[in-house]
Amino acid sequence: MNIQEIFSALNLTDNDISGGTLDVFAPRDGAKIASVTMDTAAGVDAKIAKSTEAFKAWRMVPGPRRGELVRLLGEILRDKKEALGSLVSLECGKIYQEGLGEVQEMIDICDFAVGLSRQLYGLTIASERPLHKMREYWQPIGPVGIISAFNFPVAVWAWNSALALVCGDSVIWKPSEKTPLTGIACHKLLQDAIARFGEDAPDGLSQLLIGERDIGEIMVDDKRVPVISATGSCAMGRIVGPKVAARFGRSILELGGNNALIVAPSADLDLAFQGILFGAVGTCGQRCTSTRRVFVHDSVYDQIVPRLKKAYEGLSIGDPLDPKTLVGPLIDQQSYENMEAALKLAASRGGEIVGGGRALADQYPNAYYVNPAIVEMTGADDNVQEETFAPILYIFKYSDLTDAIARQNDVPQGLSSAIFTRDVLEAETFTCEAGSDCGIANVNIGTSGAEIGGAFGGEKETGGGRESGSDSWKAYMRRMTSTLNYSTELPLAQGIKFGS
Ligand code: UN1
Repeated sequence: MNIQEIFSALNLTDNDISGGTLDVFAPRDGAKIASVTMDTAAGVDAKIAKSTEAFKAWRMVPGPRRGELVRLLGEILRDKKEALGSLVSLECGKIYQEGLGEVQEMIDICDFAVGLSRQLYGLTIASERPLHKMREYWQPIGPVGIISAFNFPVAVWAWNSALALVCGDSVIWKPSEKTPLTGIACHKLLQDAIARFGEDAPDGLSQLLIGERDIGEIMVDDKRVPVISATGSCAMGRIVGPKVAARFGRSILELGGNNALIVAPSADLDLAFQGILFGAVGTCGQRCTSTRRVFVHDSVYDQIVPRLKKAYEGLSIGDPLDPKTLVGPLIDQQSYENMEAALKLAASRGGEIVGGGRALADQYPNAYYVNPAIVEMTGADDNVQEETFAPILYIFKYSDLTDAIARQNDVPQGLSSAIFTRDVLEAETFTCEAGSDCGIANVNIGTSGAEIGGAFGGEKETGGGRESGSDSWKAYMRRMTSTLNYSTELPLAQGIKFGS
């Protein structure tokens, strides 16, 4: 599909893509593909007011009926998968296959949310008083604010919106200023679903905020938005978290990772090789779950590391829309500079570097293709604390599993982790109380590419939030405990006698 075909399939009109002041560049060649209109502070205020009104009506629509709206969205996404996948690839630079995968992730969460719409289960609890019942209800909570990052410009919105909508909440979305077009496109697809759904979907159920950080901050500070779900860097979370807490709001934070993978002596090295390669260079190292560090046991180091280095030399780097490409560009110049700075630092600490540096600069002077880098850290530092959002893989040696797990855990972030082993004792140790301290701990698969059915998120500076599957939906609702007395007495709890 060419750009015009993509835009027209997604119903992006001239009005959507031109005349504004926020320029959008395609990472594949640096060409400007749109200038979109940004929201103003007054506009944001009005949108939050609309969302608040929409919430009041939407919460009264029965859950299974709310599920029907998300079912329609899933149906539309199936229909638009190629077009939206292409736009994702065009606007954020990930390869087309991964663009399609991202849209599939949206479809999957829609399916999950439709089922959930009939399963927003509460509890009945035994009361200590005679002829009393205790119940726990889950109620809609209010407008949910979503802040998403450039690297998963559509899936993260879908995880949050699909759940919030079936939970009875309205949604307000501030996509990354680097990827507003996919934001506009998804918002329109949801508007289509709302139009098909019929009258009981209130006007203004979904709101889109286009702009830079200041626009997001207005929402973050606004008491009318009880839940803020923010995905991005730890630096962003350090600002958002305290702001939301200061007004007693709830935040769901999904922040940086510094994900490690352990290759144990008994590992299936073919699997480990594939898992590391996809985790480290897939999405050009720009997933929060990308593999950043590998701890390889001494005994297998020489069987896997030279193979990885060789594979790095033969990677097909290029246009993300070309089906042969495995590694697309970085999002922008700043990312490239961050990668260079991290490699310089690693070299100064004694790391041995293979790869790195710009690629295809002659062909694409305004795009930032890079050669993914491997940094062997033997004889250098025994760990790396910072996340660099680029394809840099630090490789360390270990001899004792307890030490490898300790080093894996000894970083500020706690998102994803993995071990490759065929030894059941090692596998179980990795996922035990004293094992990985991350929100995700995989065995014999890599650190990235989680399915939507599980809760997604991590500990420590990753922010502690959980999105997507399992019971993550509870964060999008308020819990109500209700005790009901069907006796003719008023006994007090704890046996207290008050008065006669
Ligand atoms: C992200 O990078 O913010 O597990 C999300 C994965 C994807 C989601 C990544 N399903 O890699």
